[in-house]
Amino acid sequence: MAADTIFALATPPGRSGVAVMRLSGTQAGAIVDATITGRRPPPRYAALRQIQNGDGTLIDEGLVLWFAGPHSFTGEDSAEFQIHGGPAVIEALAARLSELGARLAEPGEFTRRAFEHGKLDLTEAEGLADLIDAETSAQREQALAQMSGSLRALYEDWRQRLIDVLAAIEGEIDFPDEEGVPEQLARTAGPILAALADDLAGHLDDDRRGERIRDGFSIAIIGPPNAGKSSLLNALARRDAAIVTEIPGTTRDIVEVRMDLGGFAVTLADTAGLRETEDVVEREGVKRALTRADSADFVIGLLDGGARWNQEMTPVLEKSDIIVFGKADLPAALTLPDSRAPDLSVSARTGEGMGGLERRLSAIVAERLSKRELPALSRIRHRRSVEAARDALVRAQQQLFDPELAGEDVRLAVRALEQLTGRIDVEHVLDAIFSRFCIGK
Ligand SMILES: Nc1nc2c(ncn2[C@@H]2O[C@H](COP(=O)(O)OP(=O)(O)O)[C@@H](O)[C@H]2O)c(=O)[nH]1
Ligand SMILES: [Mg+2]
Repeated sequence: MAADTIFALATPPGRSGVAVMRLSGTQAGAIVDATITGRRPPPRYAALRQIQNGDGTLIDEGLVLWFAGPHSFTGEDSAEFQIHGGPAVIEALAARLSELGARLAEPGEFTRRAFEHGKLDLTEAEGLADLIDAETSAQREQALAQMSGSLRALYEDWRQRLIDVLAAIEGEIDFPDEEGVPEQLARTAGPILAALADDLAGHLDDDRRGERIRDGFSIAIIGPPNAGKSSLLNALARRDAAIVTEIPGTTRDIVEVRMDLGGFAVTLADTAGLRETEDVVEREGVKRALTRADSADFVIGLLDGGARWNQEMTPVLEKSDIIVFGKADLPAALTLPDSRAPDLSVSARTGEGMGGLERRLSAIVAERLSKRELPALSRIRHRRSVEAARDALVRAQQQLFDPELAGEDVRLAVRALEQLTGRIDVEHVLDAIFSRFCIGK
């Protein structure tokens, strides 16, 4: 357990009205006492104090909060200084804290200490990181639920049920000469394992909803060159993210913008126009466009409503979830084979139909991402562990004739869940998770 005392600015660096400096560790109390005039405030009460140097000169005046461990975020003795947010003030307090023996915290070190003191498990720590990164209301809600223990409760419940069934299986290993052991195990442990395997499978089978909320739902715009794809992306994003020209083949790489659609994070991708071409760069762009269309959660096929039908438009019809006719401000000329009608017509130039397209996209994203109740798996790391646990459970069910083998698989399932919540030490996972935090959290 870390014994040294750490400090860091919890607010962003630069100028601000107020800056918050955090301090945590065994020496926190002594350091606070040496830094302020007057008594240390009672735990969890803010008190105005003068903050001073060793020679008694003033650094600043501000609110000081004291948290006696274990009743603190980290579980250790901790303090917060709310000082004026000027670089010189921050620098002076940092220098004073270093002088008194504290050291600057690593990114995520406060949260890591909280984890090490059992204040939160790994899924809750990840929820906290996600909350700090949340840009949309759906991301915020999911992160908040996870930070408050929604996944922890779920995984701990599974773990407990697994441990109970493991005890039953191990009981059979310990008393092997009783008769009818396999039949009996199949009767008792079998249904429990089956129910658990079902629960895990149900959690996994969520259309990657949680990951999509966290990482963004991906929408791709595809279409022939000059259909107005880049213009459409710019209109949806309300900024000039992609270059628009009348020259076909302008967009070659994928241009992505992040946007908020009805509270959900969306990554919108503009792609190279689909056509046969001799240009190697453009051909690579077309390849990427097709790959993106395959991997995207939703594909908008854009066709120039003022153009005539040609065969090169066929892949757009095949690969798109909706067909949109663009340039609705121009005289209509396009008819699709088999008298297929477009889903929508829009003009990026005049804005005609754009509101309808946005509403349509918002509804699709909301429908796909808010189907079920929380909690949802939010990271690939969780998915891998839950998959490993489910696979082990499926094997265990098939091996109930041999309690030793079945027990081993149930133990593997328990281990997978314990890695997920951080119950067993997986140093590289911890490093990867906490190093992505900001300093001061
Ligand atoms: N009249 C009209 N022209 C448009 C519209 N959208 C794009 N354009 C024009 O069509 C040409 C191609 O646009 P661009 O967005 O670069 O198409 P992309 O090749 O599909 O990305 C440009 O000259 C645009 O100004 C529209 O809604 N109406
Ligand atoms: Mg373009």
